Amino acid sequence: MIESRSMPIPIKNKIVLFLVFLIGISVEILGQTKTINSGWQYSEDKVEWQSVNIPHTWNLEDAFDDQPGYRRGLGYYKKQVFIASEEKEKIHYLKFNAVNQEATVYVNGEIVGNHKGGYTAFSFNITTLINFDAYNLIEVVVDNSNNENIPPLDADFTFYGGIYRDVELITLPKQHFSVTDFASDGFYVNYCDVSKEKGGIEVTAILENLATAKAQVQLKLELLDSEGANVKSRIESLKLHSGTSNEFKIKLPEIYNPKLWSPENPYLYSLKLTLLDEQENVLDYKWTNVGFRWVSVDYEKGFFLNGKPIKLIGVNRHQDYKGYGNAVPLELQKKDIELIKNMGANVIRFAHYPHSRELYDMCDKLGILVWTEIPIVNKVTDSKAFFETSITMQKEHIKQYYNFPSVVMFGYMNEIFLRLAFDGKSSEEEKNHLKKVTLDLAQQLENLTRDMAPNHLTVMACHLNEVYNETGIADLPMILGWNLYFGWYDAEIEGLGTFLDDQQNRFQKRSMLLSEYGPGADVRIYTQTPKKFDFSTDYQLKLHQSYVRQIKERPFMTGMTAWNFADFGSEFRGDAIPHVNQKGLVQYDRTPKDIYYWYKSVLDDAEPFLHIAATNLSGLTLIGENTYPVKIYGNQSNATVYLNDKKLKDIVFMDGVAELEMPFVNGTNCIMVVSGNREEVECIEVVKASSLNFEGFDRFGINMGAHFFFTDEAQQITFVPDQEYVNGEYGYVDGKAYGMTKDKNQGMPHNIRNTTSEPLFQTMLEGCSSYKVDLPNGNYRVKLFFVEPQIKLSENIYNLSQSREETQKQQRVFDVYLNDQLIEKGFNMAQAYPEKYGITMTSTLEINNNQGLTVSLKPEEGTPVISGLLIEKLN
Ligand code: GCB
Repeated sequence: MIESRSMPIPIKNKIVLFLVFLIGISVEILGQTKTINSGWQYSEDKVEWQSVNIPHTWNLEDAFDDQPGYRRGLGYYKKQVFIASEEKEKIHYLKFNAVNQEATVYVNGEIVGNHKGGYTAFSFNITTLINFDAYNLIEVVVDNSNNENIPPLDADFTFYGGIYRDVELITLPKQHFSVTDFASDGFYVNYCDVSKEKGGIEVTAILENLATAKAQVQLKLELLDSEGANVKSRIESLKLHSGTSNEFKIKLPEIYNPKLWSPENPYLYSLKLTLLDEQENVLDYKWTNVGFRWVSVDYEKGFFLNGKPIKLIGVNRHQDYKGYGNAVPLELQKKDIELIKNMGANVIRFAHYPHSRELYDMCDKLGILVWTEIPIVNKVTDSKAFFETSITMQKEHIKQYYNFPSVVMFGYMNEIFLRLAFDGKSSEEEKNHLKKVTLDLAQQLENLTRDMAPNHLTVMACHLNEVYNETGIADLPMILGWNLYFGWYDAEIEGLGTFLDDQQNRFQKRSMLLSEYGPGADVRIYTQTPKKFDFSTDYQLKLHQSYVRQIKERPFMTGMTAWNFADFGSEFRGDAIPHVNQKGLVQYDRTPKDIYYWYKSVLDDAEPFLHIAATNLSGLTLIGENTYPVKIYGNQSNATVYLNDKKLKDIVFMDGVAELEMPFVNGTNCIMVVSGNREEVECIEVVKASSLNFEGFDRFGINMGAHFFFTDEAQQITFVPDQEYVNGEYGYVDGKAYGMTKDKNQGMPHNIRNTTSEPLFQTMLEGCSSYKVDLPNGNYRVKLFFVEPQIKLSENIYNLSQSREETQKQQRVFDVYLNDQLIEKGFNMAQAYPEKYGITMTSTLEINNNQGLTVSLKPEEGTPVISGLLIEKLN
């Protein structure tokens, strides 16, 4: 659903006069909406001001820098707006589509209102404060500090502060559709008795009359088909009381054999609503998408759309975007929905808060079912104010998103017992109390949602913990979402099915949806031995493939939404890219990862599709190995693969993928895959050598302590995985990978300062006294990479005034040698560098007598560590 003002007009700051779309009606333009996004002044301290445009956030840089934390506090915005005296008889509103997270608005120095919650729209009538034929000062004080009474209190995403969706100045005649009914469009469309045979619509209109006398108006409803032809219409004469909101319910005559809306055929009718005065002048005008559809769930057979079973398979989406934070141009956001549709998804969970309304309009048009929710995440506060804010937020959410036919699920909580489950401090009594309080709020929100949205399903998402069953909270929603990370945070990948079967046996009347799943994955990391928590794209494929199979095998599961469509900002995280949660199917800048193409190959059979998952292999270095396996995705049954113009093999796709060993040669390699009339080519650079002879290549890098390749943009090289020393090659003579456990293969999951090469530094060898590389004689430049993995309690240990004895206590001190050349004596990272600081050490050396290279780390104290090695042949 969308109003005409939001139609794609490629001009910022557009002024859309919505009556121009009304052909055949006497066109006196009585109302208008204009966005006032340009030329705001912004300040952190009210002293220094800068010009900004909306959308805007003040956390674009500090949410991604090396300093922990980001500014959560006040931001001041102001703007002058001229309002002409011709508008004197009108009513004027300010509408903010989203301000994170609390906003206090002033006009000409007078307060007009305050709004809590960063993801829903709000509006104020500012008519009495306006000076006509003059500039009017609009000021907004925005606060994104932690506020115990505003959800979300705590979550795995960055709470960017600022005015980040459109600001609108709405000018209307005295009679109009309400703008202040929780900032909705002032009307709600209900579907009655929709079936294949017939469909009915009832509209609830909230009309304002802000004149001093009663008013007689007409409300004209017109249902048009997708070609714009009139299907049904009705005109009602209505009397409006003055100074108040008037609510009317009007039914349109039923239509027969409606074209139903579905992902395959998202047929949309549209409904026009025109408010006319007695002289037939148009007072106000609205329109919305109408999609005839009905949904239901069956706890044994899953999800039904229009009476037919449909397995929901899709994604979660967060709204932020690389380089923009949450202040993302709308056109970029819209591309997300196109990408999601193009992948073959039929559902989106807009997590963990309502997203821009224009995206829901796209879901209507493209045919994507929607789960939408408010951001009550991880925990609640036991306060009246928190309850009130939450309830108001859900009312705004439902009213603002009600009319989109794609929206079928309204949610209100995510993993609400997460903090409680990890709470080691509170007593049992305190915990029980909090459980009760949470259940109470959930029950209120569930009741409210069922009451306000009778045509929708209610949902909630839980994490892997029995507390949801014990408390009974899991029995509240119509669909229970489980966020399950088997094979990542928890146990093994196959644990998913066991868990779901157990839940189904125990709670037979519940409908369930797998609302989140997925591992972190970085396109710079790949391996032939994917492991939990290694951030490899290979592990991402392994997990997703298994999950999709396990859900498809279980008819009782309504569906699944992958976590997440795209990588997203989460300031405290130390993934392979710090401050970014990397579970996306596409990268933070929306470049697809290979897994995106795998989904497309199994979900979308509209057209033949092939993808060679090799782009990120470019730079692959193979010493002493013959082949490397490459995955090819396709929605066909088979294909033929060529390497460097020679036929390699006929392949058969199983589950959308085929893998085959590639006998790459040194230099450029072109893979071509042909299936039917579809052909795909991918050319990559490979370093291929039978030994470290430096023929055909001049640099060689080793990702020490890691089992994966890492392509490092800064060093312009792909570091090879580590190995135990192999004669004629390279490897550690002693030592072991640092910090790796059965459950964790990232070493040191932290932001490493001073570098963007985290996967090189995060993994390291510990206790290695001797590392050998069998280099031929010659001159070399050798670069060593180090980081101190021990995290001190005090954040900044870079304090040279501290005595050596004090800082040395928990640290390592060692001498570094290249062959018998001493490179660094008493190397003590904890003392000489800031915490979590990426350190490099570069030296040149001559190798002769066929002695090769030995890196020796001789401990004076503690156990040495080393992260990487880069060798360059000089002559
Ligand atoms: C979850 C949360 C989501 C996190 C995700 C993760 O269960 O609902 O907000 O981002 O896990 O990546 O850990």
